[in-house]
Amino acid sequence: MLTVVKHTATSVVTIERFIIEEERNHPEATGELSGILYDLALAAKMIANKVRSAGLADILGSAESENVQGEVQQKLDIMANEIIVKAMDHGGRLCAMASEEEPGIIQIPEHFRCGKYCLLFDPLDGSSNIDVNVPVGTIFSVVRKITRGRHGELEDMLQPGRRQVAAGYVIYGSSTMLVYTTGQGAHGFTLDPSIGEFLLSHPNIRIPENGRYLSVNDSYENHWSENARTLMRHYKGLESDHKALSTRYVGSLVADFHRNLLGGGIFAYPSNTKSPHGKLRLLYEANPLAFIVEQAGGAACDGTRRILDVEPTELHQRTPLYIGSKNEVELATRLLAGQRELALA
Ligand code: P6P
Repeated sequence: MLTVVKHTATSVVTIERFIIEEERNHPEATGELSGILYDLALAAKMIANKVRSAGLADILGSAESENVQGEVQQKLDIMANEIIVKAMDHGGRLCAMASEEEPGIIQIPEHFRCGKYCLLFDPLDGSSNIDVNVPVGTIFSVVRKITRGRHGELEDMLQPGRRQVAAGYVIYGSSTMLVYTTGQGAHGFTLDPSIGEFLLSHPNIRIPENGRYLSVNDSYENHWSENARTLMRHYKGLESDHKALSTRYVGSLVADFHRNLLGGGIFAYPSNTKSPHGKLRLLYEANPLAFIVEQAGGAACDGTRRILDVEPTELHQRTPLYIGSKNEVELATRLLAGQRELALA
């Protein structure tokens, strides 16, 4: 009989201990996936440290074009990318990586052992917001290698989101939080900077079925389809007896998603005439967040299909994205299919 330890938010549980206890629910587990999650938590702490000092560096750096440590200041998202690659490339659990910051897949150096997983990530999403102190985030997705041979290949990366074995994000906000799932619920950990540990703060996150917030960039309204415009009017309570949602749009995906995950809401980035395939990336933005939101009782679609069922064809392919509270995503699916009468049901 597997003992499933149920933690409450008052338990002092580090992410490492939580990962080990989750691993115990899988007797066949080798510990490789747990190792990946440990290493990602370490990378998150290192990035958090850089993000926290970036503003200070910018202030000092703008005077002498150097940061506070006297180093030539790199672009923060390139720095975050380097931190993740260097933290993950030698653990022997990965056979390849893919990053928003790099055009092709990132191979594991020959002198390191290869493993059976692939890591896909956006090292620092929303980094343009750094200099105005808006929260930014790291997003990651883990899939199993499906090709033969030692090294990972593009085919290993181009798997539908339902094949993910783990996914998560880190939000560098008023506090640094790491939220992840391995298919056993979605769980949040808050970094205690005084001890440098991620502590369990949000066990078994559940997203409300109905939204409270609407996150959408209205400036593209004239470039949306008519169905998308109708959908947004519904969300705003202008088209039916749908409760008017409060508009909250930070312009940083992880910040908007995280608020809606905890409070209930819908993040919508429709395709538009400027971005006919949408703006957000399928493999390392939409897929991981879709895995998390479904584990929390929510949903995610591209307007017609469940995000996790989209069959990828390109590493950096984009997708329209409607993600959050289950009933709001279902309304999007109905209205974007032109089923206005059903939407009023
Ligand atoms: P727009 C940030 O650049 C980003 O990739 C996401 O974090 C964010 O949700 C989106 O783009 C914002 O896009 O077109 O509204 O500025």
